[in-house]
Amino acid sequence: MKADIVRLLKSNNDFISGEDISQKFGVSRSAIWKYMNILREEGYEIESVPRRGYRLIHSPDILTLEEIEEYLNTDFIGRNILYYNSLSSTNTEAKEVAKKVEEGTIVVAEEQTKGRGRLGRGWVSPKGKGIWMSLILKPKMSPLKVAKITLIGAAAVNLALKDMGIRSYIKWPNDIIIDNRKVSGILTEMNCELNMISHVIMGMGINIGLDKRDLSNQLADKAISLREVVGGRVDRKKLLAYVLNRFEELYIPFIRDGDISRTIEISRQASNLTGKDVRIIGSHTEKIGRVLTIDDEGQLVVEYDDGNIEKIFSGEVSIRGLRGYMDN
Ligand code: BT5
Repeated sequence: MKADIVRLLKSNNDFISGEDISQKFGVSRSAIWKYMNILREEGYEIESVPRRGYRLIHSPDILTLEEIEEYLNTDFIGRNILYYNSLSSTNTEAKEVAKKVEEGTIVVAEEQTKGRGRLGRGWVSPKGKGIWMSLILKPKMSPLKVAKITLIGAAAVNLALKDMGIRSYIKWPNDIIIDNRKVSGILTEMNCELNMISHVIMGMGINIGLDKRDLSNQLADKAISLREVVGGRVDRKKLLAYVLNRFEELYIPFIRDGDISRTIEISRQASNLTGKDVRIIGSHTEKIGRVLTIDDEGQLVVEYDDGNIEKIFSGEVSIRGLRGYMDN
C-alpha cells in the first residue's frame, strides 16, 4: 500500500486529492493521512494543501523498489527488495529468508553492524555510505559452478560502473578496484543438498561515501569510495539498479545454457592481474607465480618459475607491488 501511494504520487506532478487516493485504494482518508505521515518519517517530502490534496516534493535517498524501479529493467533480479535500516549482515539475513522468497530477491541495509568479508574477515559498512546488499539466487546446477556466480557479480559491478561513466578493474575473483584501491567486494555463500545448489547468496558491498573517519589507518590506504573517484555525489539508486540490470543480463545465459562467455570477456578486459607477479594463497600453501590469463571457465591461469602452469579455481591473490605483495 505504502509503495502504491509512492508510485501514485510519483506519477502525478500536480496535487492529488486525499479523496481520489482513498477511492483508488479503497481505504479511508484518515488511513491515507496516516500513510503520508509514515512516508514523511521515511524522508519523503510531501506537501499537503487543504482542498487540493497531496504533492510529492522530494524523495529520500533510500534503496526500496519504489525508488529504484524507474532505472530497473530486469525480469526477476531485484524485483523483490527487503529493505532494512540496519542489519548485522545482509548475507546472514538473506540466508535466513532464502527458502521463503523467490529467486532474485535482494536484501539491502543502510548499515551493517557486522558486515562480513571472506574467511571470517569483516566488511566496514557505515550507515548510508554504500550499497550493502545480498542477492538470493536459486540456480539449478552443481555446487562446482558457484565460483562462476562471483565472476558474474564482479563483471556486473564493472559494467554498471562503466554505465555511470566510471572505469574500474576486476581483481579476480571478487574485488573491484579503482586507483589500486578496493571499491567493492563480493562474498558468495551457498547452501546445497546432495549435488544440487539449493540457494546461493551473493553479497555485494560498494563504497559510495566512506571517508577516513570510517576506516582504520590500515584500511584507509586500501579502500576507496565512488564519491572520491567522481569528486561529487553518486546516485546510489541508479547504481544499484544498473548492477541488477547487468547482473541479470549475464546471469540468464549462464542458467539457461551454462554460457559465461560474456562474463569471461569482461573479466579479461577489466583484469588487473594479467601479466602481474602474484602470490597465490591457498588454504595450506603460498606460491609465487605470474598470471597469464583467465580461461574460458573463469579460472586464473598462473605460470610458476619452474615453468609449471596451474589453473586456479577460486582463492586469494596478492599482487606484487612496490612494498612486496599487497592485498587489496
Ligand atoms: C570481500 O571479502 O571483499 C567481500 C565483501 C562483501 C561485503 C558484502 S556487503 C553486503 C554483504 N553482506 C555481508 O556481510 N557481506 C557482503 P574479502 O575479499 O575477504 O575482503 C575483506 C577485506 O577487505 C577486509 O579484511 C578489509 O581489509 C577490506 N575491507 C573491509 N571493509 C572494506 C570496505 N568497506 N572497502 C574496502 N575494503 C574493505
